[in-house]
Amino acid sequence: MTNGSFDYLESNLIPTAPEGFRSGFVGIVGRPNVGKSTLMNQMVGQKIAITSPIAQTTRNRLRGILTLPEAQIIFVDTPGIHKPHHELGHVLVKNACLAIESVDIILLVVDGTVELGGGDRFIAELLTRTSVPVILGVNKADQQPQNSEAVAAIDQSYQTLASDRNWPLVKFSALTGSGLDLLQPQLVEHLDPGPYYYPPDLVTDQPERFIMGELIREQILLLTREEVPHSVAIAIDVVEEAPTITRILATIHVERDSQKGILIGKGGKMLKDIGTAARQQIQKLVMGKVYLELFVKVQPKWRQSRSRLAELGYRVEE
Ligand SMILES: Nc1nc2c(ncn2[C@@H]2O[C@H](COP(=O)(O)OP(=O)(O)OP(=O)(O)O)[C@@H](O)[C@H]2O)c(=O)[nH]1
Ligand SMILES: [Mg+2]
Repeated sequence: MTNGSFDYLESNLIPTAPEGFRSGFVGIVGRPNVGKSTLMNQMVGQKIAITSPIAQTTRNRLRGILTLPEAQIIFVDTPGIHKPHHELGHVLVKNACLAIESVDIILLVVDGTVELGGGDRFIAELLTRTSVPVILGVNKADQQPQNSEAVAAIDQSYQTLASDRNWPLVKFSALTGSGLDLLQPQLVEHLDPGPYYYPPDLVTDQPERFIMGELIREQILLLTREEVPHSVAIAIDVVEEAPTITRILATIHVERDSQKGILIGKGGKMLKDIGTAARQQIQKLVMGKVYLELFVKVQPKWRQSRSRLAELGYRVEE
């Protein structure tokens, strides 16, 4: 069931690119919560990365593939770049920075509802040290303030950032999709001629199991508060596909007994709510009925321990 191995690359599902076909990798980078994952999902037309109003939602580099008649654009969604407070944070930021070095175009996403800030400047500074072309994407255009003076000040702050560095600027809303029709040709234009890297109908390189775990984590981000969302890691223990139903057993790892208590909730209500909502999302993913059973396990300080992080799927990706 998993497509995690790269066996399909050796199969003959990948057509030969026609004359003039362009392809390459676009790294989506920026501060936490600016809408990078929302943008990737919108560009590929499918939810492959989870999103939430809580900063530091994305933990892994994920690829989203958009195949057009004239080009194949592979988006690389990255964790938001921030000041790390624990080993997990260090791994996330390290991976985002590695992505910067390994792509053909960088799309620096900023939040158009507020003016340019220190966090954006820090990333812009990192980017001026690379030779990879950068496009500045001003997101959340749909949510800019009503006051036109405020909008002018915000827009000006990003225009200055872009023009000082000769970066093209595109303004859009990843949520509604408006303005993205201008972004796509900009990206294609910056790509070099190249092959199909993936079969044209593939939208992500992630195994289905990984996305299942993420869909469970997304519900925890949406339904619980404070330190709980950041303290969980999901392990998918069993996936059994029967003709009429997919049976999934998963364990939610937390750091403390108190977090376990919150996740289970009064009479098990919270865990039930998380399970119900996650099951509905996973049903869309597998396009069929799902039975989902969740367990909660305390793994003290997993976010501080390199070996625990690796076991739970978080390691520096060379
Ligand atoms: N109004 C509005 N909200 C948006 C837009 N794009 C994203 N959001 C919201 O902003 C929040 C963060 O979106 P994400 O896509 O998870 O942000 P991210 O940059 O991937 O965040 P991290 O993974 O934490 O770095 C979510 O609540 C999104 O719904 C947009 O264009 N307009
Ligand atoms: Mg994200």
